[in-house]
Amino acid sequence: MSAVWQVAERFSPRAAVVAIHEVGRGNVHDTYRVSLDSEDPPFILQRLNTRVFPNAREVMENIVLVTGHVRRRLQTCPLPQGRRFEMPRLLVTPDGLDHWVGEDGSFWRAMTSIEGARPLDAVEDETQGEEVGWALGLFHRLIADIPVERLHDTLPGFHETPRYLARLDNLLDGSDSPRSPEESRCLQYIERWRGGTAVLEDAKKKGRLSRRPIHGDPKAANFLMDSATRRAVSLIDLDTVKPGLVQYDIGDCLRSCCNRQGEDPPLWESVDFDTELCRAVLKGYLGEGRTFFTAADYEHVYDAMRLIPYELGVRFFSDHLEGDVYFKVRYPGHNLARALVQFRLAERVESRRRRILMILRELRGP
Ligand code: GN1
Ligand code: MG
Repeated sequence: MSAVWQVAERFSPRAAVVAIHEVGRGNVHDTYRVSLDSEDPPFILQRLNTRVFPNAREVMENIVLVTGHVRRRLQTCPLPQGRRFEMPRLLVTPDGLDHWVGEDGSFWRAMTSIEGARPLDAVEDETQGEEVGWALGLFHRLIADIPVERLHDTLPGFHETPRYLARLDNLLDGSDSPRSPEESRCLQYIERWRGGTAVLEDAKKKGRLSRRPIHGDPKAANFLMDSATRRAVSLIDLDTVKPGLVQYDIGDCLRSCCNRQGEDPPLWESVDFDTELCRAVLKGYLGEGRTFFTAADYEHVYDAMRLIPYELGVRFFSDHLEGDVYFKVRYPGHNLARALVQFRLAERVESRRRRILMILRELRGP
């Protein structure tokens, strides 16, 4: 019996495990779908990457806090008829723990899957884009009243672009190893925008933008869509929920949803940013976000849209230089290829700046 199987059984003391399939294309954890010989639907089992999240217990505490909070908020203030929004529930072992630490130190947790729903591979049309935006806006609205001090900062510096640059500079410092044409291209991109990378952090320091509870990783694949109604019904992957700027989330969601070719296209040069999908996502988001958005919040949305793909490019490129120690890779050079895609996307966002600002003005209204 495999180690994964043994762990799965700990989270299912009543029903026997009949099948386990690795699922998802997460770049950090290992994820499995576990089927049982009972009426119960399959559940999700994950081995956390403790190199990325050394404080895995704090990650779990954040998840307990946020999922419980969202459920309570939805109970006291239900969604309009025909709408559902659900958070996964953590499963417990017979000892009543929501995780299991193996003898080798591996950290496991399990949770329910959301019935009748599937992760979004890619945003196909504007209706889906609006749904995704709605779900992110709703999530932000529902967790907005959690005091940030109650959330652990499980990834200090996450989405603070200047920190990633400083780290990269450290890696490059004194290194005169020859660069491939792709690496040189990345370095050109990095230098091109170096000047404007502190824009969100500066606004935070000046008190123009304030820290709020955020999701941290709202890429398309983390939204679950109801298979029958095609409506968004959940936002999963809550490991990065922590204090941050909502702009990080909006920028991250848009960089993922508006790049129709995804993070691994055959040709990085052909990546583009779809402004009509962008309009749809922002429209959905602001339907909810309007209630808490300030003037400064609107003013920094575009900055985040250009910054977050650039930042992810810097993160992939740094990991490439470090020997692929953070993101899982499927082939040598994968992180370098991923970096070029994100830099190209940042370039496309920049080239569409006027259109994006016009969309923001229209959606903001008078
Ligand atoms: C990682 O593991 P996954 O795919 O949910 C990363 C995100 C990146 C994303 C890019 C904790 O998320 O920040 O945007 O890859 N998560 C972490 O696909 O670093
Ligand atoms: Mg994630």
